[in-house]
Amino acid sequence: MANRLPVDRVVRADGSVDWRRSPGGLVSALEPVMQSNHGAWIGWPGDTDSVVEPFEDDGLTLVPVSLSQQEHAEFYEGFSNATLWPLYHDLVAKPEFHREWWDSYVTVNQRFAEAAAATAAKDAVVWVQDYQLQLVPAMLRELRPDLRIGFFLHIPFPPAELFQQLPWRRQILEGLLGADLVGFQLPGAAQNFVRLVRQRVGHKTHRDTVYLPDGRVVMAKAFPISIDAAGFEKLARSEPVQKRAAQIRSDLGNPRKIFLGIDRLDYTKGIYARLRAFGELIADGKFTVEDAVFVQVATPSREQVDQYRILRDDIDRLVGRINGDLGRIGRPAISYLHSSFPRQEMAALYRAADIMVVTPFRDGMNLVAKEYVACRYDGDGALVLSEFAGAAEELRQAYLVNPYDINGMKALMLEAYHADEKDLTKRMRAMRKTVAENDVANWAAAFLDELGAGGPTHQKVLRPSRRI
Ligand code: GDG
Repeated sequence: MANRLPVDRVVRADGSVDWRRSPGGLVSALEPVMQSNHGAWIGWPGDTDSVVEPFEDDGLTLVPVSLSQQEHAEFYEGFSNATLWPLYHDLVAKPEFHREWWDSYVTVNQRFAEAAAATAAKDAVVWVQDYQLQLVPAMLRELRPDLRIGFFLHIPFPPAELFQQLPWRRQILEGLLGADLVGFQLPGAAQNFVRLVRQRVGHKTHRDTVYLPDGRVVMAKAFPISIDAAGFEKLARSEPVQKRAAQIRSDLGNPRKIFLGIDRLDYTKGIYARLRAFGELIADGKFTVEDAVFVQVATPSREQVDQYRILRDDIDRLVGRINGDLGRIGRPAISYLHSSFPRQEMAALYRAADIMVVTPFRDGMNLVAKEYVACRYDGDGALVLSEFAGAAEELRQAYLVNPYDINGMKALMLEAYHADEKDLTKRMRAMRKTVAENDVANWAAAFLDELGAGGPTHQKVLRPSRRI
């Protein structure tokens, strides 16, 4: 179960409706296991007008959950993206608390739970994804106590000091506790959760285990997500991608170094700060617009949410100012693209870039950093990575930066610019090993093993030996 179905609805010229698979790491990781288990994917089909019946698509049963326009505004744009998103990302923006948004979150979560209850076979495994559906585990358990329920949070789980602000904090914790296994990106997030459960709900806990009064046991653990590393490398090695990468470099005027940022246009991603740092490096005379260019792809995202519109305007203005002040004819300092591209073009950009700059203020994991590493099969290229991205716990050989420290970021971007090849290769090889050994298929298998392997022990009444 996920907020979105892995398909987009396309209306053909003759008015008939078709579904196009939207590719993503999650779908490709889960597809084999779902196909071999007659799996169903439950999610919102992406438009608010239609009620669609379950249908088959390429061996998967897709079960649409419909949302009205008002629910889309209140449950999705409101509570999910203007309350939970900023609250869970260290208050990078101010979360808004509205009671009608919460009511809508409850209603929609209940609808998802009912859809799952009606779809799942007896004793089936249900895996609920992400922050939009945190109430589903408990709602579903109420309807179908026979199921094994897993939950995975793709974004950070905040420390108690921040989570505490949420007027509905207890309901969210109890919602998650409906699962047998609650997965997070990092161990620190799992610890935040367990601590909150102890403090706010009053259950006994020991390390990664919560003991409920009825004898049920809930595990909270880290499962750092990853990418289809081999798939990305294969794409990067393909001839069309190599040709396209060369074309991109030449279209940019063959500068010595190409810096690259690829993000959803989101205030957590630190796009503004990194572009400012780059502009200052040119203004300081560290390099010229002939030496280096910054390509920033900002994929349109959540455009109806106020904070996202404000951010877009801020970045438009900053790019305009930097290019106006520092660019020359045919040589902008920043090549800014507010659009989304096919996967092949993304791979070509990763291949063309010398320095990948990933500087979120807070990020659950950040797959872009791992995708860049997977595409650098020659062992070259530099990764500048925020300490506050989950990926920084694994990619220790990146140039790690604090995105709040503009001077620090400038210094490391410059170091990456001047780095010698040997040093870059040493770093990249180590990172490539990490990404290759922990791909998204391992991630899914590790979670499902943990969820399934528990078997009867999860039903046993276990008592903690020590309260922590
Ligand atoms: C959330 C968490 C966590 C981007 N633009 C285009 C495009 N993308 C693809 C990237 C990458 C994905 O979207 C973005 O993933 P990230 O991990 O970077 O960030 P979020 O969207 O915020 O994802 C994050 C993730 O969930 C998984 O758990 O890592 O921390 O916030 O795969 O390549 N893909 C295409 N065209 C684009 O223009 N084809």
